[in-house]
Amino acid sequence: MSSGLVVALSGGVGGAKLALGLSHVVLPQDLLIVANTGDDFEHLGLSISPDIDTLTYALAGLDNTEQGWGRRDETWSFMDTIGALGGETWFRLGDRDLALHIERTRRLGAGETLSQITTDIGRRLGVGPRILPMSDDRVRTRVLSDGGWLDFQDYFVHQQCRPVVRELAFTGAADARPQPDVIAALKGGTVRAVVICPSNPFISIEPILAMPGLRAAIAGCGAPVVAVSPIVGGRAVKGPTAKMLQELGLPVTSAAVAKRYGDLLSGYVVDQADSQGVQAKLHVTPTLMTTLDDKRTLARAVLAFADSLK
Ligand code: FO1
Repeated sequence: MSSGLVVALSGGVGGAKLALGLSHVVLPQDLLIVANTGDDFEHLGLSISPDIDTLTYALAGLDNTEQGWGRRDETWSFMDTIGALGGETWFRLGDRDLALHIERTRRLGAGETLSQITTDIGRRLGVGPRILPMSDDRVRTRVLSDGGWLDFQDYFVHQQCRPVVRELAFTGAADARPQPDVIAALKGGTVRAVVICPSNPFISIEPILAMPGLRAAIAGCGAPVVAVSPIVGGRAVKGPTAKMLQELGLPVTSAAVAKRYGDLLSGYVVDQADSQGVQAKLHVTPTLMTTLDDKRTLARAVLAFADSLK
């Protein structure tokens, strides 16, 4: 069993699944999960961090596994009442989930950093591994469609990914300071592997890599960087990955995703050998994660593959 720190980059539902799997195969102190914050936005006066919350709920065992986001055991009185009062209901906030957004908003207003809040909430909900935002500075993913630039959640939820994606922008990424503990961990010389989870490369992973210091720290951490393809047999497991690839003029293949990560990758984990032309070393294994056992099995396979690349 190799020791050392596993650093996982995650966004969205697919990322949280593998992050959960990893949390079952390495000790909590040996797993650091870097959450995308490009999806964050202000809504109903609240600061909302969907990818942080999806990870927190998944690792706390509080997630709504069918939906992929939000909490299980949820009630919807707040949403029902906001609707009755003529408020916005397109972004659904359950009553228990709402408490997290209200408390995070209060603490941000009191001057705490997103990292401090995320760490404390994770501890209170019993999450073992560290979940940290990619930055405490503001980075926002925006989508250029035929009607102009859209904020991410407007594209993703309000308009249900219908607009055609012509271009993506990660506003603030060039100036945002990568989360300092993440940089310190990557430079600490104790990294076993960097795992790029099977998230949407464009909206979940590239915002993280768009911060110059962070991409360089990953490339220079001295450990294998292994990505898991979010494409299985020419289809995305969930969400708009395949649609975005097509709209951006790219083939809907694992190889197209690997090419987005370029020379950062030491290895690439794919479900089927549909990745001709990928520079990184390939590892073919089932990547669909339905059960907790699937998540654990894939996590073990990814780490064993990374260890073999040392
Ligand atoms: N996704 C939806 O498709 N519809 C929603 O109403 C919705 C609400 C929501 C509330 C809190 C939260 O943390 C996530 C939520 N999501 C919703 C998912 C979210 O838009 C996506 O998970 C990410 O932004 C994409 O990775």
